[in-house]
Amino acid sequence: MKMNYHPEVESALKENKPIVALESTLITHGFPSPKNLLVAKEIEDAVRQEGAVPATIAILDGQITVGLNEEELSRLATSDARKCSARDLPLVIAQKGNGGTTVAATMVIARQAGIPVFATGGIGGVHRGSNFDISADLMELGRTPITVVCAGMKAFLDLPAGLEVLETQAVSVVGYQTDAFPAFYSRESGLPVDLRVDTPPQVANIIRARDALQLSNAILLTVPVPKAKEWPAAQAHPVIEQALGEAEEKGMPGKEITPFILAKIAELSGGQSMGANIALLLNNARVAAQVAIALIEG
Ligand code: PSU
Ligand code: MN
Repeated sequence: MKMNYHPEVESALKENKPIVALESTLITHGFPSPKNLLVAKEIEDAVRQEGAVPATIAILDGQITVGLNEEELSRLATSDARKCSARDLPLVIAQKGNGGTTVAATMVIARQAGIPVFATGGIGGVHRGSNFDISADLMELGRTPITVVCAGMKAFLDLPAGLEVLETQAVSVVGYQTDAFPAFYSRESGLPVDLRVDTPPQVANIIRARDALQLSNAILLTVPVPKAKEWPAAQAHPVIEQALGEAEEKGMPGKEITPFILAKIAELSGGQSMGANIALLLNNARVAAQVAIALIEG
């Protein structure tokens, strides 16, 4: 597939320099404007500060774009873009439209672009009480061999069910400096990870072993939100319950549920959820950059 590369990303690929892929649904559907643009730039800066090149991935006028310049980033942040999971990619490309790519879609593109490390906030999962609302992120993690750095699954999901699906999909779930699977806004979910690691070279060794085995699964590196910005589970719980209740009353269609609940929680929490969300995104970007560097340094 033809892709448009930012010149900085193109030369980093040629020169085998560390790159971190970044998703764009959080720009188009995760944060309101103008906050979304500011957050997107802060994430890119966090990657740069660690010494890696950020490659934000999106669809612009039907073109897969790997690494957005200033103008493209602000166009995406203000456009009426489609939320693109993997199944939406051919649709938005054929229509020459704009799309913010979810974890699933970003994984597909990052892999084709040859970028092995990808940072996001929280992956999609299994929605609570809903029979078949399982994010395509989980299926893509089972068939796309890259490394996704995240703060676990969003806390309003059914986390035990999500972990079961990841097990079925043969996804290696690794805790970065933690034994507990993180719950997005808060550091612990009460559920375990498969393995704890404490340094980027340890992560790089896992990636190399996966590649040597020619396994097709992703490695999910889960990083807890920094302590100072954690939104403790006890406080988050009632807010999440209320947001879920309102979503149910409205009878949201599938892909609109996650953006609706994220926005509702942000509104009800008086900024606390947003503070945690931004802090974990920046932290994940930094860890992803360190892993990308360790992978090259071998
Ligand atoms: N993390 C955030 N904000 C977001 C998302 C993740 O902090 O908006 C997005 C990701 O792009 C993820 C998507 O892939 O939500 C999951 O949507 P769904 O549950 O509809 O699969
Ligand atoms: Mn869904």
